[in-house]
Amino acid sequence: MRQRSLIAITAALAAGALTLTACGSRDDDGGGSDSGNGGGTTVVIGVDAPLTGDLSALGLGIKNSVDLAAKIANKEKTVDGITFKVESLDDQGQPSVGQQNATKFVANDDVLGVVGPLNSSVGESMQKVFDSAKLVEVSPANTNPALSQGVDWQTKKVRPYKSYFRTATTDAIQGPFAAEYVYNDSKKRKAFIIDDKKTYGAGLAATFTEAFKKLGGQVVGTEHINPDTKDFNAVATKVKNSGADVVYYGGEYPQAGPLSKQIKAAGAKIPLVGGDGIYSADFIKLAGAGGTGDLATSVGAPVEELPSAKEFVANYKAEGYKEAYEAYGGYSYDSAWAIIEAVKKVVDDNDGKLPDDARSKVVDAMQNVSFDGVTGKVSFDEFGDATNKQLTVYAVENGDWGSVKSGTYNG
Ligand code: ABU
Repeated sequence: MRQRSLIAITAALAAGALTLTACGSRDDDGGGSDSGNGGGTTVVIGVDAPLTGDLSALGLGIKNSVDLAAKIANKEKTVDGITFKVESLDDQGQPSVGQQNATKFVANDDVLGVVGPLNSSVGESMQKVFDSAKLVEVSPANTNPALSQGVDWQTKKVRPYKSYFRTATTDAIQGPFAAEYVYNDSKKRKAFIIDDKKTYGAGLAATFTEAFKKLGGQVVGTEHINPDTKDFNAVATKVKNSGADVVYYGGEYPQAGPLSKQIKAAGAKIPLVGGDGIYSADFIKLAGAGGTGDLATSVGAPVEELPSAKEFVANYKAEGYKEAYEAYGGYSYDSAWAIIEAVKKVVDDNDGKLPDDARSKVVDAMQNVSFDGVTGKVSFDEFGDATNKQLTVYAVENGDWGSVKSGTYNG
């Protein structure tokens, strides 16, 4: 493990938003809002995530976790002669803003990799910009399969962008994994399916539905909600009248919480089940007391229970970040570390210096990155997808998420 206690790192190295640095940045400051000084050449790791707005709980956990990885790499001088800086941009969960951010990262020659985004819909808007510039991106959270396997992934997988990687597994696995739990463990037979019409939500609801039906489950209703509203009373009444014994929701917690609350208020005392997009402490706050028994699947094993994550958890705490690392903290740390490992390979192969075509070499190096990370073994398959395909079911119990079952879906 490359993580070490950070207690000795001074307050002057505290995290923060970074400004764009000068091209090349040889022998420059090594300070600012970055992460200690690992050497004379500065390499920027970009972060794109929702840092404001109702998805910011997840976005800030991503940003802080990348910051932590850069601090550790600089402290340990993981790449001799290189200091990593983190520059974070807020995409507000909006594809158009994400695309603008991608253009900004591309324009800064010091950026050799970007961690993010959170949302699959935002990822779609950024991929081409990054790929045209041969700039690697590693998402800790995108789970829509099409991003790495192409829009026809169910019939013929074709990787659309060589520069796109992710440490989170995909909804091709998450939907069926949830369906198996709901059908086999929770013994639910009649599902009402709701989604938010977004890339992630609609895609996940579809993979759940297909698997649930294959298992013998019945879909007794489907609805699409508008993610810009919080009034779901009409849908809640339809759920109540459908006779469903479970609701599956494809979408994120800002809508899922109120939806759960309104479904229970309408008289349907049945669990709402969702994916990693609802696995946040904020879901529990929004759902209220009636949310007890609601379920979420999320990527990976519970970080708190992983021996490989012990140092990450301790270091994150020691660093004093105001916000929790949330669902993607471990994956964000590992995404940043994958970029650090790829940069190390490129530098080592070039007599200890960054080559002129460092970006394209980092893309090539990323394909073969392999290390023991916070979340387990980190490496990528031929599509740029994580080889770690583990998932966990969580249930709301006593006002918190508790892990219920970990595993994967093998078809
Ligand atoms: N994976 C859940 C939230 C992010 C996304 O894929 O849109």
